[in-house]
Amino acid sequence: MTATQTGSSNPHRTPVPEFDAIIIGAGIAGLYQLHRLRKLGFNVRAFEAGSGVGGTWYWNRYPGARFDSESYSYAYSFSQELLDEWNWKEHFAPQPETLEYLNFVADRLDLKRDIEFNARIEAATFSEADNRWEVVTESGERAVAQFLITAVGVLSAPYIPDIPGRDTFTGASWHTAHWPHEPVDFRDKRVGVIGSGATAVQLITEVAKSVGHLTVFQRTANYCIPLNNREITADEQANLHARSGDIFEQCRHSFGAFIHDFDPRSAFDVDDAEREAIYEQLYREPGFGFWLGNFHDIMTDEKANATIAEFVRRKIRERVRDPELAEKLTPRDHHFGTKRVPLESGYYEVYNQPNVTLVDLKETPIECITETGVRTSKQEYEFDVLIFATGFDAVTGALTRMDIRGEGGQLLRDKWRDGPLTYLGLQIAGFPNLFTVVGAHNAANFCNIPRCIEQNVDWVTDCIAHLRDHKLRRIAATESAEREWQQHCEEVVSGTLFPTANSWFMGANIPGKKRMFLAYGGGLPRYREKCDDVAARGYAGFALE
Ligand code: NA7
Repeated sequence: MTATQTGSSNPHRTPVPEFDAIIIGAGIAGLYQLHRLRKLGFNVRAFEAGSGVGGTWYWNRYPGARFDSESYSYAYSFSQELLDEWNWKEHFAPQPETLEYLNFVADRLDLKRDIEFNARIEAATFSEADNRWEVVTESGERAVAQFLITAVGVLSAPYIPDIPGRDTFTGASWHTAHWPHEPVDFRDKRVGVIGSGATAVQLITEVAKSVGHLTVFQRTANYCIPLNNREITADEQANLHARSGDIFEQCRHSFGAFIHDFDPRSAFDVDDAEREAIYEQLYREPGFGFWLGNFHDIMTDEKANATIAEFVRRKIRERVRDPELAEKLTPRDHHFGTKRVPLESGYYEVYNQPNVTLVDLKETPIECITETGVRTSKQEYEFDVLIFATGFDAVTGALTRMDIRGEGGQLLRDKWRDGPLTYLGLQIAGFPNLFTVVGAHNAANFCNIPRCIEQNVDWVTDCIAHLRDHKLRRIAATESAEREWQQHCEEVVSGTLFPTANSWFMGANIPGKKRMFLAYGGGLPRYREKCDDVAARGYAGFALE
């Protein structure tokens, strides 16, 4: 590969810097991709929209933001040195600690010198003449490279619904992913939160501790379960360090790369009393065990699912004092686990506070946002602060919001009008030399994400190294491989209950977005096997030139 050089693809323009590879994003994926390629001697530049590293953990600074994965299962696993040096303070680390960790990694590996910050990529165009990509930032800066790797995250394109009057509110207002960098004081403030997903559940619980009055606008009640977080003791710390290899090995073989994995038994292999005891125990344990460590058929069989759904409903009734309010907070329109299960730390008890109001939008929908607040079909609510916890154009949004043009000038967002098409979730036919780490129909979208990121990045890095070693300039997914992958992804998810819910997994949270399961529903071990098999067969399904 070429060393750093400055060239120009057009003699009338200022010289455009050339790289072997350009990475978009300096979150968990972008940082690791930069490290891996640089280690192999490639000349790489990463472009990052934020002013610092961290991606999701840079942007989502709202109070209460924290891991739902066990901290020690979330860290990078590739470097024993990094593992030895870092001590997580809590079993589920809060956002500031995670951001600190990612800065620690970036500094230890000296990554920041190859990252351009405050540089949002607006467009990327493939040149068929020389098999290179040219990217352009919002401020008009350009760069070219043989390989373009998007590491733009799953939940990085914030979505604010198009509610009439949306921009007229004169108080303070943000989407949770655009939280201010300075602390926000909620004392004596009237605060409105729209949304009741995983983000809102964390945020509401924290804001309720100090707020003047909090009003929550809920469209869909969720099945929230306890996170059961606590500090890591000194003894646990030593033990976690000693066991880190085992922890990562456990994640490697579990469906979602968590330390939890489905119980091979059916919910009906045990009698009612034993099932109840198992649910009780899982409800008291930390993390996603209640969802992802439960009977395997809760995600495939409606009757099995009903047993767990009813258990959670009962817990809600036990925790919320006012029965009418409890009923509003009780999900009845989707199966347990088919929408992302929010993990909570006292969420339901918030509604026992006199200064918290729940507005059920199924009964009284929002009509508009006004200068002073929110008007529903029943009444107007006035706020000092209005927060949109309304989610993201997940998985595809960050890519389709850019002008990515492949062969023949085809725009990616046009190609994906009827839903994303990819090969392994890592490449797209018609877009040679473009790798989409954590792309659509990739196991990474339903995963303890750093575990899948490491798999994705390792695969992409090996592939690029293979191309270099064989003096190949171009790799392109074939359309037939893409079609087969699409069919496989559909088959895998069709045996589950996921397609029945209006979730972001299904693209169903964005009006007009094609309804389709956006992740790979076969789990990480199966996904890894598929990717490894493709590589072992000389990158079968790809055209190499
Ligand atoms: P989610 O899970 O997509 O939640 C968004 C919330 O916003 C959800 O309660 C939505 O209700 C609500 N929403 C969206 N549009 C509207 C409108 N128009 N009116 C009222 N309410 C609305 O996003 P999160 O940020 O909470 O979580 C995303 C992921 O981040 C999460 O899965 C974790 O992986 C971390 P709905 O349920 O659609 O009725």
